[in-house]
Amino acid sequence: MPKFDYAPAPESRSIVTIKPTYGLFIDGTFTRAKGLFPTINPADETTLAEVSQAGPKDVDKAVDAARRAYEGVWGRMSGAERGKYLFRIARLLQERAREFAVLETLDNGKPIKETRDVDVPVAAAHFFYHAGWADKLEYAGLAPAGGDVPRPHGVVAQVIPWNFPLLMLAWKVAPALATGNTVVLKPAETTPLTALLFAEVCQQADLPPGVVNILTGDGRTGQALVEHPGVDKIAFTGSTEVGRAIARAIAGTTKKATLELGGKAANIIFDDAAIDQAVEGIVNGIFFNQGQVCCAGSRLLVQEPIHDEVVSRLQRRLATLRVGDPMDKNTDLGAINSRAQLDRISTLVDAGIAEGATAWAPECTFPGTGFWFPPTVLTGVAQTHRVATEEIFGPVLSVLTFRTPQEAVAKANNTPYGLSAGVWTEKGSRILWMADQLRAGVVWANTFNRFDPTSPFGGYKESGYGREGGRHGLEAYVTHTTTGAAR
Ligand code: TAP
Repeated sequence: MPKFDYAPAPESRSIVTIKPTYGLFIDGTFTRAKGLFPTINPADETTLAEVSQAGPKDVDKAVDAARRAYEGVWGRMSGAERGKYLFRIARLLQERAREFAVLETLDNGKPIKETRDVDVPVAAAHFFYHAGWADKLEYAGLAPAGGDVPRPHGVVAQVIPWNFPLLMLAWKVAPALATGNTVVLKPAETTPLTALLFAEVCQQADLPPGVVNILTGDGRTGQALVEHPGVDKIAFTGSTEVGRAIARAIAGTTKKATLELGGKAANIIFDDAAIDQAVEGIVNGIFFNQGQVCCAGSRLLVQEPIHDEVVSRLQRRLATLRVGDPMDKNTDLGAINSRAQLDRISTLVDAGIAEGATAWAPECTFPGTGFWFPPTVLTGVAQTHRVATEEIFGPVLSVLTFRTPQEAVAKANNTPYGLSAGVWTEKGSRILWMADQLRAGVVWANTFNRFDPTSPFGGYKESGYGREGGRHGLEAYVTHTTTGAAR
């Protein structure tokens, strides 16, 4: 494949200041841990910063700080006052949006167009939305029998993945604070920098010390955190494998957990659909964020008579996608987040080809360094193929066909996951029937990958349990007894 030298846009470094080393954010201040690990730019493999590796003692300190804040100032604060902090954080995220967008793109590899237009504004929107709930919780219909106001759990451990680092943080921290909990959050090992910038925002907002604590580290830090006896509730987003390990670890304890896990969404196109619109939806569904999205439309189910036409229009559209420098605002597809993820994508695509699928990708030129994978379409995929059953978490679309709506439903539901699905048809009655039949937490109709803080998100089956967003998302952060800490 032809190669070119990658040079991030020069102004990017002046928009955000990246420190050479970062400490852990505990009790309102940054503290250096004993060990450090590098976080790199996946587009060129250069080290962006050295970040602290939190050990068990750091976990103790962070949980203790969160407990003190919960039993102290935060626990005594009214919802209206808590709401003001959330509003302040939301405004600061907006004010510092360019810094957050650049930092996220450098640390994650996703296009600046996406961090600028999706990750950062939607993260701010989550804080605005939950700020509004903080003083209205008694109207959320969540109070336990005999009580008037829903009560928080206490100290919440939150562990998040690398695909939407700031947005996942916002999905977790905003409802936890709105409902009166305090937080210890662990970002993913490969994308810690926007969480640490968020810690600065907490300081800037004068959030009382200990209300939000950020522990950087790897899976061991996450494990020590979720297993800590001082934690009352766990909110996890990540792989089904780690979700299972967490469920096992807390079995027999009183800890509550919400698990947002993997997906293998079907994007279903009927022969009466507006095909050009559907092709745009397919492209957005699987190539947004390089396909590293739990709800990505990674299985295209296309009705037999329009298969050839859809595939050929899709190929024409993919040839126009701009793949490369994530810092270029015209880029559509950036870098894959890590070498490990790139290897996983390559292994699964090779397995698909070995099992009989045909791979197609437009010609792409990639830099000599960094982690890259072209937008790829696999046709001739059978339901038993690994690429039809396993989550690839990359820019790879597996195409299958169906004849009847019943067959589409059977194929779409034939997965251990149940997170999302898309339906493309002009018939309103069919949309309603499909939405009823599909075993997916979110069903998009004639659109895909739409997110809004008011709308609950979450899965069935191995996609986890609990919902995030909307009134439903608050439910996970309040107890159903009247004995939770009163405020
Ligand atoms: P994981 O390997 O599961 O990692 C998620 C987080 O858990 C990371 O912070 C990770 O730390 C930490 N972790 C690892 N082992 C742990 C343990 N034993 N106990 C506690 N925490 C532990 O997933 P990933 O590779 O970051 O993300 C990709 C997966 O997440 C995909 O399967 C994707 O579908 C899923 N995902 C789901 C959703 C929703 S909303 N359902 C959203 C995004 C992603 P390290 O980073 O250091 O490993």
